[in-house]
Amino acid sequence: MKNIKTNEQRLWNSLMEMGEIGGTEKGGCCRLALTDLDKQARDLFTEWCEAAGCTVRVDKIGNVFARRPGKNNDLPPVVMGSHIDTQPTGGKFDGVYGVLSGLEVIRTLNDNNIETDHPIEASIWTNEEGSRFAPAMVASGVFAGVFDLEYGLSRADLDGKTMGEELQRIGYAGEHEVGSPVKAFFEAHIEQGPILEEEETSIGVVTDAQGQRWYEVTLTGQEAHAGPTPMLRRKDALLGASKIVQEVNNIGLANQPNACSTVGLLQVFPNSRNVIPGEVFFTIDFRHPNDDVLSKMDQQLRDVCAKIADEMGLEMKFEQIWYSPPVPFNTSCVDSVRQAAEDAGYSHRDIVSGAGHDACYIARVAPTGMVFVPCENGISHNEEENAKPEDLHAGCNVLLQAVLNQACL
Ligand code: HGY
Ligand code: MN
Ligand code: MN
Ligand code: MN
Repeated sequence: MKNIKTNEQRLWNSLMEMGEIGGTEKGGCCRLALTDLDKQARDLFTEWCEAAGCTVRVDKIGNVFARRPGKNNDLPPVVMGSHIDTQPTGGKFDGVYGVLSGLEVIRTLNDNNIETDHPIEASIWTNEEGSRFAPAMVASGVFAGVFDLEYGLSRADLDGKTMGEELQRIGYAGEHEVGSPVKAFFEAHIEQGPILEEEETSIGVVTDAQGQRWYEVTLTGQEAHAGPTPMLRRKDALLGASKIVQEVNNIGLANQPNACSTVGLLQVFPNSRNVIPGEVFFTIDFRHPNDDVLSKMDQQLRDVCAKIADEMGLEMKFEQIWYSPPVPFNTSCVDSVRQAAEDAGYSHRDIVSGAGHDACYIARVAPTGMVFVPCENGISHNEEENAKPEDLHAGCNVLLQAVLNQACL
């Protein structure tokens, strides 16, 4: 079965058709978690999977599983998957590639009348991005027992709408319990960084994913008139936030190589030209592959935030809302991916994932591996995100063989 290949054109067509749901003028995709567009994409995936002979089930946090039966359906499934929710200025490949390459594997098994011992499943994990509802990967986290179901369903967006309410509204509040035995899990994903493309390497054999810490900070000063208020008598919350933003960047730079630090969301109140900002809410995203360094960065952040707030007489609410430690993936799954790339003659290299993925949480409850493929200029979370059909095809072929390696006794 090593010579079986998936269908490059069919995979590309499915990506392009799915990419039209929330498609943007610049060629990207804006399909936030649990919006009507997410529902449309889920419906399309379900339709495609049922047409491929799968039975589809939805769990209580909206995760979707399309099952292709095996010879022995009492055996736990080998599951492939990722997410279909995007960033506001997302692309057509982040997440979706992992979902639709799972479908393409199933379609290819059908084309070749291959019967696996274990059942096979293609899956969608709800709200992986953590853009509309924080934290990221929350539904795979509930599946892995990191968060309880109530916590997951209570996650609210900036308008106060909860995941539970939105799942009901779009008809994806499933009745299946969250969490079930999985023989192995594989996620195919674009690298979202520049390494594979720069090294002209087709396949990334993902050995680990770096750790993350997410924070929310509210600084409160005093609204006042921008004209008559003397400079030294101000309690300017935005000035305080800007000093912290600079320090967040300094902490990232001070912990090279590998550290990443980002302030991505910032809200100013009252956000008026001639009012000194009285309150600022912002988020901080820290990443590092080494947990001790991530803890050190955490302490540096806490110290510098307290110092700035104190010096400026600002009130500060500082909360770490999420911590996801670095993840080593399962060696037998990693070996399956590496061997599949080797057998297919694809150039490949081991790589650590800079991004978080649902695989990071599923790795806690099942042997898990990831397959990376290059993306253009290493750009992602950007409407210009792009990937080559031949690279996507190579990754899907590796996924097929890695899955067969685990699904056939
Ligand atoms: O933030 C991440 O790493 C992922 O895209 N959710
Ligand atoms: Mn992703
Ligand atoms: Mn992403
Ligand atoms: Mn992901």
